[in-house]
Amino acid sequence: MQFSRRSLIKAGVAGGALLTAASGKAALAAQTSQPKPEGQAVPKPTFVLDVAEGTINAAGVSFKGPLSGNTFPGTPLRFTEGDTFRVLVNNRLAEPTCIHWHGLLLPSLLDGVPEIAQLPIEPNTSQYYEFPLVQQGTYYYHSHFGVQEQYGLLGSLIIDAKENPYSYDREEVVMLNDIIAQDGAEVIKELRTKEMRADAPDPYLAKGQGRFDIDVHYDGYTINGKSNDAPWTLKAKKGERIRLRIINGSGSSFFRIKIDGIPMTVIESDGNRVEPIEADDLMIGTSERYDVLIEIPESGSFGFHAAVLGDNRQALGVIHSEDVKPEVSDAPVKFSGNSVSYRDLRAFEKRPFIQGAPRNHDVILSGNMKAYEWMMNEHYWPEPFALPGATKTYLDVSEGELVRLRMINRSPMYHPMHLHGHTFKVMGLADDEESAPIKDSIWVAPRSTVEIAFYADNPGMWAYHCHNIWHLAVGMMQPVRYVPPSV
Ligand SMILES: [Cu+2]
Repeated sequence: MQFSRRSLIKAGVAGGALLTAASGKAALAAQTSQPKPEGQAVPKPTFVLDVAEGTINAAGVSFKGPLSGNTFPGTPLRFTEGDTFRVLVNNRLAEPTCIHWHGLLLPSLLDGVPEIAQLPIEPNTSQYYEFPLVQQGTYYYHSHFGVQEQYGLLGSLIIDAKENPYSYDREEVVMLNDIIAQDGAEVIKELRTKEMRADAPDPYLAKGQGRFDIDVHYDGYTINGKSNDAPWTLKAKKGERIRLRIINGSGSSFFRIKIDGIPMTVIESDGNRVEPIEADDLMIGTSERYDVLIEIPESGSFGFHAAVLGDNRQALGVIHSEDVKPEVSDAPVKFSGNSVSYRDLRAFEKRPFIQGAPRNHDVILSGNMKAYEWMMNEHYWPEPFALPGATKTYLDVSEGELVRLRMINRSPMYHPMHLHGHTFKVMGLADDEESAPIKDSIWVAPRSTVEIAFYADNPGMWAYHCHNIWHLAVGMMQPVRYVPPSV
């Protein structure tokens, strides 16, 4: 078994040479102007995402946001492993957008990050995305342009497995979001003039985790677009086994999730199977996904609590049997029992590393809460803004290398770090490297270090950044760039 899926990606991509070239503009132009051979049907998109301004009404506020399909969360995307991803994005906004397919292994130029992986989609223009799907699991899409994602431009992206090793009766997507009506530019201005900081230990953190500093005070939180005034409900049958695909689509909130009276079996993290873990609650950082199995034990109404770290509020939902009215208490959640931590995660399939030339990078995560500046290796993205003396604009790697990134968090905040275009092993959790869990997003706690390793098999330029949207907006990104191997 291979650690990566290099062969699959390469085999399926038409015009691979084009897509590995770093000349974005020219390559994109060439790609879109290719005439189709006569008699060959032009493939139709499986989904069309119409992006236009719409209204979000939730958490007691109402505001305009860039929505896909005029819903929040946006048009859900669903495929089967092995399908070709064919999506047309129509930008009907008055500003550019750019849509990123979070967690997918795809050609770099279709990754949807402006200035790194593609050109922004200008107002009243369209972009067609087509690539082979080599994964299964729970993903999502979101805008990578400015802070559009925080204001509603995101949706679920599910890839059903060809062969499913789990048995369940049905499944549901559970998308968590945070809501803020205040304009994004205003929020950043305030962040730069006020120091926001939790001053007490966080009751929703596990023992020994200290406190959780937050950036902004949100108006509220939603589950599948529903806030606590009219919570998300799921009607079920007694004895029914349900797979929940939990997606943290927040701008910057971390949640600790618990269902009253129903334990969860964690089966996947970020679309990658893990050895099943029995749990009473789990913590999910921004942009992470967890798939869990639950069973409705008896007639009743079972509260779904997504407690917000650092805020002491929660997003509420209800799972109830058909014969019982949905009811949920908003009293503070008490956590006891088994809480899933990264230390519990083990890959479902043991996979050795592909041996490659070693390449190691230290990645310093730092910032200044007061000035509200966030950096990776003392760089602010975009590239020209670096601290004097900083030398690494990019993290250079070459195809065929086994890359280790050691993220050293020197700041007092949690950073949910995400690498595009690859999956990585999280090191130091399992006794053997073969069992190291595979993810694409991982949080790094204050003043701690997390090491990830990946096989460099997808040439291009890749965003690598903090997924806290406010940290990203002020520069917390350092792209991974493929360079030719030195001779
Ligand atoms: Cu951050």
